[in-house]
Amino acid sequence: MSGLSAALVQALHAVVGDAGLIRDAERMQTYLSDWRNAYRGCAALVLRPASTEEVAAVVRLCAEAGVALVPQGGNTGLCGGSIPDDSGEQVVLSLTRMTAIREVDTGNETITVEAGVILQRLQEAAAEVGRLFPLSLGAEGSCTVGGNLATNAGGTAVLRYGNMRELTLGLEVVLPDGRIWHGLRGLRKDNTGYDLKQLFIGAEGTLGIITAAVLKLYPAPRSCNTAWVALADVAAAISLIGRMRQLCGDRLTGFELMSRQSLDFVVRHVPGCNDPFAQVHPWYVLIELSDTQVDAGLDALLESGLGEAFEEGLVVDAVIASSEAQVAALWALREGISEAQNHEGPSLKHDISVPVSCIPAFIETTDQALLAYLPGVRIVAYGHVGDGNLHYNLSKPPGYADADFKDQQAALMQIIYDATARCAGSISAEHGLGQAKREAAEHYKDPLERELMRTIKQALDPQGLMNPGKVL
Ligand code: FAD
Ligand code: 2HG
Ligand code: ZN
Repeated sequence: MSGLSAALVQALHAVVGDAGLIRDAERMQTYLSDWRNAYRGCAALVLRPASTEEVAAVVRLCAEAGVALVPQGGNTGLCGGSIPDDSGEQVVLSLTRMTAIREVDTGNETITVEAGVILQRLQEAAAEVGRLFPLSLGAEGSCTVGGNLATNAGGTAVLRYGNMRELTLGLEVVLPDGRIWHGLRGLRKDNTGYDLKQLFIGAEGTLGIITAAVLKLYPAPRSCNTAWVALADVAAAISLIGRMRQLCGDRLTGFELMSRQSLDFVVRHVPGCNDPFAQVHPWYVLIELSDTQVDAGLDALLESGLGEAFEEGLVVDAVIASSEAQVAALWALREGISEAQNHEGPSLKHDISVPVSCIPAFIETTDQALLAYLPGVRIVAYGHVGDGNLHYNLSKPPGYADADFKDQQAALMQIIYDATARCAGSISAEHGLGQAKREAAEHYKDPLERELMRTIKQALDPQGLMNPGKVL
């Protein structure tokens, strides 16, 4: 039962009504643990406001009562950012009832959507007017625009289109005191001072509640070619991406790296997924080219790029998809990795980034260090290699106890983060800090940058009620 005063609960209920307030312990459960069940918390209440005005009213009431809020979208985040602590005193503020597509402006090439819109619905709305909204990631069927913005989400098309920061023109935000910042501008140029929207993007709900956004639209591709390529080592992947960039320019829209271990897990656990090759290879890349022209000659480009690379021994084998079904089957191999790894017991996830040129040396030396520390640990390395962003994930050695693996996690994490720091990299390229990497950021992020972040937090949220215990 909630530890909030009866008067506050009554006032909150008056704002959001029966449909917007959950107190029943059973019904609250889905809001209290994440997709992997890696984080679990308690809450006094779950609130589900249906409009910006309702969000503003509940934030104001909670601010006056000194009650902390945990914003939540689709709850697909991988760092526990949307999960309350275990005090039972925090309130989860779910944006999932704010699902309006407020405006589509094809003249300005923008779409204005509310925070609870599911990413896939946004992609569909863009397609309905012959446009592309390019953010694409494995959780797109359940993650929300608010969560995408709050984590500055990336995904598989960042190489060509950038991440959420680059896709956003304006924001509407409810500030920690309940005031509404009406920043829903569709301007591509605005030099009137600080770019405030960028403060809230990637803030993981620690500075305010994002309620709506103006996002960029792009021309819809009318041709697309996809290849699955086997490689002898990671250095070949880096050479190949350089070559494909030179050859294809902006038509190179995806370039995803996967280790054999990643593919093994997918083939083992995801129904319908099969290895495209008869032989086993240590590394693979999934390449996608796209163009707004129907006859853009993408087949010829892909064939000539891969053909030359094959002649030079850079590429060991390759298959080019010849149907929509094959394209989907190849992407399923890539997108299935997260789910597949879940079947192998507790996983230690990373989303580090290093300069692209450092990736081969990073993987080689870090693999060695990890295997020396914990022989048999399974390294599930894959990711958005063109962005320098690796999911350098670990699964326990076969036969190892879950509890023993959890005991080793801090040491394993330190090996990876120290190696990342030696390459002048980042401990989080796309998933954010949440509660998972908050402490590590204290150690690995520049102290002056941390101090500036605290100054901003203090200025906007002096009571510390916006998602406490996350990021800072
Ligand atoms: P949630 O998980 O609900 O919340 C995430 C964070 O945002 C929390 O800190 C929360 O408090 C805050 N938040 C949510 N809504 C708001 C709001 N309206 N205002 C303020 N703060 C808010 N991420 C990538 O970047 N790239 C990927 O390729 C990728 N692939 C994934 C694949 C799978 C299978 C899964 C499970 C996750 C993946 N993710 C990826 C991580 C996750 O999907 C993204 O971070 C997503 O953007 C989170 O959206 P969400 O609505 O689920 O947010
Ligand atoms: C991806 O690129 C996501 O597939 C998820 O960022 C990564 O599950 C993960 O570790
Ligand atoms: Zn990713």
